Amino acid sequence: MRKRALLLVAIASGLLATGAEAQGRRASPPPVNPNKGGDSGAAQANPPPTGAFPEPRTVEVLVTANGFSPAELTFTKGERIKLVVRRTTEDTCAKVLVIDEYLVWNELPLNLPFSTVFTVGRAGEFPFTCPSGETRGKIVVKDPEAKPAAQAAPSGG
Ligand SMILES: [Cu+2]
Repeated sequence: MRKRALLLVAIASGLLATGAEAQGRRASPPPVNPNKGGDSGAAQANPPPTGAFPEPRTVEVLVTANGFSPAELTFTKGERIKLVVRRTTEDTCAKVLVIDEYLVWNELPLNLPFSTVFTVGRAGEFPFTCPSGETRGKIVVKDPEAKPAAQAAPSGG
């Protein structure tokens, strides 16, 4: 129950941008006025449309007998990511990928890559696991605009 509430909060607060959303934006071209006359000098002042998401960065993860490889991924807040996960062994319990932060719960067929594209919504550390949680990795999201943490003053002396 608590998990479901968290998911609803994530959706409601717009932390997730889906591929469908991106396509929806692309599907609506900017309006064109064929009768645009020459009597307005400001006619060209409109900025170009900015709705399209940039090309994602592809990040690949393998599931091996030793677990996820790499087991730690570093993303930047606001970055567009295409995550590709491929299971290479039967000798693992990680036949399903769980990433709560991105609402992912997906089968990993042997050697058939699963991929998902998303925009990294917030900084922090987020696990990706098998359903039981024993095979684990983590996503570390940096926020380039965050103020650096206060340096611990050298103690002693
Ligand atoms: Cu497991």
